[in-house]
Amino acid sequence: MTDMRIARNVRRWAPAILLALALASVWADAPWAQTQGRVIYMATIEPRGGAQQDKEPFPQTPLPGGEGYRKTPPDANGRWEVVTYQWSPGTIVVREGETVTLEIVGINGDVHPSTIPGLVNSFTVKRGEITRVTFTATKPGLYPITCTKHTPNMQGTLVVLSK
Ligand SMILES: [Cu+2]
Repeated sequence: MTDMRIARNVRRWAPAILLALALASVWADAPWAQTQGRVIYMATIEPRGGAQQDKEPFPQTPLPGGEGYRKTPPDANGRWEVVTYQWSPGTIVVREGETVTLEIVGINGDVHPSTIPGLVNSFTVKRGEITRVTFTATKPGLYPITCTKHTPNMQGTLVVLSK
Protein backbone atom coordinates (compact mmCIF):
# COMPACT_ATOMS: atom_id res chain seq x y z
CA MET A 1 0.00 0.00 0.00
CA THR A 2 1.18 3.45 -0.81
CA ASP A 3 1.06 6.23 1.74
CA MET A 4 -1.71 7.83 -0.33
CA ARG A 5 -3.88 4.72 -0.14
CA ILE A 6 -3.36 4.34 3.62
CA ALA A 7 -4.33 7.95 4.14
CA ARG A 8 -7.45 7.43 2.02
CA ASN A 9 -8.45 4.32 4.00
CA VAL A 10 -8.02 6.14 7.33
CA ARG A 11 -10.20 8.99 6.06
CA ARG A 12 -12.82 6.52 4.82
CA TRP A 13 -13.12 4.45 8.02
CA ALA A 14 -12.37 7.00 10.73
CA PRO A 15 -15.97 8.32 11.01
CA ALA A 16 -17.42 4.79 11.33
CA ILE A 17 -14.82 3.77 13.94
CA LEU A 18 -15.39 6.95 15.96
CA LEU A 19 -19.16 6.40 15.84
CA ALA A 20 -18.76 2.77 17.01
CA LEU A 21 -16.53 3.85 19.92
CA ALA A 22 -19.01 6.58 20.92
CA LEU A 23 -21.96 4.14 20.85
CA ALA A 24 -19.97 1.54 22.83
CA SER A 25 -19.23 4.04 25.59
CA VAL A 26 -22.89 5.14 25.75
CA TRP A 27 -24.11 1.53 25.88
CA ALA A 28 -21.61 0.61 28.60
CA ASP A 29 -23.10 3.31 30.86
CA ALA A 30 -26.71 2.48 30.06
CA PRO A 31 -28.70 0.81 32.87
CA TRP A 32 -29.63 -2.18 30.69
CA ALA A 33 -25.95 -2.94 30.15
CA GLN A 34 -25.36 -3.33 33.90
CA THR A 35 -28.44 -5.27 34.98
CA GLN A 36 -29.56 -8.79 34.39
CA GLY A 37 -33.08 -10.16 34.73
CA ARG A 38 -35.78 -8.28 36.59
CA VAL A 39 -34.64 -5.10 38.33
CA ILE A 40 -35.80 -4.45 41.89
CA TYR A 41 -35.29 -0.85 43.00
CA MET A 42 -34.31 -0.23 46.63
CA ALA A 43 -32.99 2.57 48.84
CA THR A 44 -31.39 3.06 52.24
CA ILE A 45 -33.62 5.27 54.35
CA GLU A 46 -33.55 6.81 57.83
CA PRO A 47 -36.91 7.29 59.56
CA ARG A 48 -36.64 9.99 62.22
CA GLY A 49 -38.85 11.08 65.08
CA GLY A 50 -38.66 13.33 68.08
CA ALA A 51 -40.53 15.47 70.61
CA GLN A 52 -40.24 18.35 73.03
CA GLN A 53 -39.07 17.27 76.47
CA ASP A 54 -41.82 19.28 78.27
CA LYS A 55 -44.61 17.61 76.24
CA GLU A 56 -43.15 14.13 75.98
CA PRO A 57 -40.26 13.30 78.30
CA PHE A 58 -37.10 11.72 76.84
CA PRO A 59 -37.39 7.93 77.31
CA GLN A 60 -34.54 6.84 79.57
CA THR A 61 -34.62 3.15 78.62
CA PRO A 62 -31.60 2.56 76.39
CA LEU A 63 -32.09 1.17 72.88
CA PRO A 64 -30.27 -2.01 71.83
CA GLY A 65 -26.55 -1.51 71.13
CA GLY A 66 -25.10 -1.19 67.64
CA GLU A 67 -25.45 1.64 65.16
CA GLY A 68 -28.92 0.67 63.98
CA TYR A 69 -30.72 2.79 66.58
CA ARG A 70 -29.73 6.24 67.80
CA LYS A 71 -31.45 8.37 70.41
CA THR A 72 -30.24 11.86 71.25
CA PRO A 73 -31.16 13.49 74.58
CA PRO A 74 -32.89 16.88 74.71
CA ASP A 75 -30.86 19.69 73.12
CA ALA A 76 -30.74 23.32 74.32
CA ASN A 77 -34.31 23.82 73.01
CA GLY A 78 -35.62 20.68 74.75
CA ARG A 79 -35.95 18.65 71.55
CA TRP A 80 -34.96 14.97 71.63
CA GLU A 81 -34.79 12.62 68.66
CA VAL A 82 -34.68 8.97 67.67
CA VAL A 83 -33.55 7.56 64.31
CA THR A 84 -33.00 4.20 62.67
CA TYR A 85 -31.87 2.84 59.30
CA GLN A 86 -33.91 0.60 57.00
CA TRP A 87 -33.99 -0.96 53.58
CA SER A 88 -36.84 0.30 51.46
CA PRO A 89 -38.71 -1.84 50.61
CA GLY A 90 -37.95 -4.10 53.56
CA THR A 91 -39.26 -7.25 51.93
CA ILE A 92 -38.62 -8.31 48.35
CA VAL A 93 -39.99 -11.36 46.57
CA VAL A 94 -38.38 -13.38 43.78
CA ARG A 95 -39.17 -16.74 42.20
CA GLU A 96 -36.98 -19.84 42.42
CA GLY A 97 -34.62 -19.88 39.43
CA GLU A 98 -35.16 -16.18 38.68
CA THR A 99 -32.19 -13.91 38.03
CA VAL A 100 -32.67 -10.45 39.46
CA THR A 101 -30.67 -7.28 39.95
CA LEU A 102 -31.12 -5.20 43.08
CA GLU A 103 -30.49 -1.58 42.15
CA ILE A 104 -29.94 0.17 45.46
CA VAL A 105 -29.51 3.91 45.90
CA GLY A 106 -27.88 5.23 49.06
CA ILE A 107 -30.10 8.01 50.44
CA ASN A 108 -29.39 8.07 54.18
CA GLY A 109 -26.32 6.86 56.06
CA ASP A 110 -22.88 7.40 54.53
CA VAL A 111 -22.07 3.72 54.00
CA HIS A 112 -23.81 0.35 54.40
CA PRO A 113 -21.52 -2.73 54.24
CA SER A 114 -23.99 -5.52 53.54
CA THR A 115 -24.53 -9.18 52.80
CA ILE A 116 -27.25 -11.65 51.83
CA PRO A 117 -25.85 -14.87 53.35
CA GLY A 118 -26.22 -17.83 51.02
CA LEU A 119 -26.72 -15.62 47.95
CA VAL A 120 -24.43 -12.57 47.89
CA ASN A 121 -21.19 -12.51 49.91
CA SER A 122 -20.84 -8.77 50.28
CA PHE A 123 -21.78 -5.45 48.76
CA THR A 124 -21.58 -1.86 49.91
CA VAL A 125 -24.11 0.92 49.45
CA LYS A 126 -22.86 4.50 49.64
CA ARG A 127 -24.90 7.67 49.89
CA GLY A 128 -25.42 9.30 46.51
CA GLU A 129 -24.36 6.20 44.59
CA ILE A 130 -26.06 3.24 42.94
CA THR A 131 -25.03 -0.29 43.87
CA ARG A 132 -26.22 -3.13 41.64
CA VAL A 133 -26.30 -6.69 42.96
CA THR A 134 -27.17 -9.49 40.53
CA PHE A 135 -27.89 -13.07 41.60
CA THR A 136 -29.90 -16.13 40.67
CA ALA A 137 -32.24 -17.36 43.39
CA THR A 138 -31.53 -21.07 43.15
CA LYS A 139 -33.06 -22.22 46.43
CA PRO A 140 -36.44 -21.27 47.93
CA GLY A 141 -36.51 -19.79 51.40
CA LEU A 142 -36.15 -16.63 53.45
CA TYR A 143 -32.85 -14.75 53.27
CA PRO A 144 -31.88 -11.78 55.47
CA ILE A 145 -30.59 -8.68 53.68
CA THR A 146 -28.21 -7.50 56.38
CA CYS A 147 -26.29 -4.26 56.83
CA THR A 148 -23.38 -5.25 59.09
CA LYS A 149 -22.91 -1.67 60.33
CA HIS A 150 -26.44 -0.73 61.41
CA THR A 151 -27.00 -3.67 63.70
CA PRO A 152 -29.16 -5.22 64.93
CA ASN A 153 -32.10 -4.00 62.91
CA MET A 154 -31.11 -2.88 59.41
CA GLN A 155 -32.25 -6.18 58.05
CA GLY A 156 -34.64 -6.82 55.22
CA THR A 157 -36.06 -10.11 53.98
CA LEU A 158 -35.64 -11.66 50.57
CA VAL A 159 -38.38 -14.21 49.93
CA VAL A 160 -37.57 -16.84 47.27
CA LEU A 161 -40.84 -18.53 46.28
CA SER A 162 -40.64 -22.19 45.25
CA LYS A 163 -41.69 -23.06 41.70
CU1 LIG B 1 -26.62 0.36 57.12
